[in-house]
Amino acid sequence: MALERTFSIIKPDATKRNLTGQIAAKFEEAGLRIVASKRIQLTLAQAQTFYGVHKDRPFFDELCEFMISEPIVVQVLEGENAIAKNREVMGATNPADAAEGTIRKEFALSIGENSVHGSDAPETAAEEIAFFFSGLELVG
Ligand code: RTP
Ligand code: MG
Repeated sequence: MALERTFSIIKPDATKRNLTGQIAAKFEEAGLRIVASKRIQLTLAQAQTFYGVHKDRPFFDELCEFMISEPIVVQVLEGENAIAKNREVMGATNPADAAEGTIRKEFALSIGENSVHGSDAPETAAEEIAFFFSGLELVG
């Protein structure tokens, strides 16, 4: 099966609590290779663009404010079935619904402050990777 790439964010609640390494280890343990990684702090405009698909949802403003509140770590993960595998490792959006052993079960604080983002489909993965990384920064 061909290798696939997905886009991941370690969110502000997790960077703030020094969980970057523990979360990255979960990806690697699941067989996902971190082929790009950088720590950045989003501007409000960047957060609003990235989450544009949610702009009419009631949680949009709160989500964007949260995403700019601390630095984040953006990464590209590569592996077989990387998109689905990453979402499995992340667990359900709401930590109360997340399975044992998942990142959100172990680390998330709430449905909003839920420690990680992961792309949900090949098209969004490609868009999200291109939003944050140039081809030169992806080293497989
Ligand atoms: P993500 O996009 O971050 O990987 O998470 P997801 O697919 O599991 O969740 P999605 O429905 O795409 O929502 C994006 C992010 O918005 C925040 N959220 N807050 N307060 C709320 O009810 C609520 N619902 C969603 C979460 O941070 C979620 O990850
Ligand atoms: Mg989503």
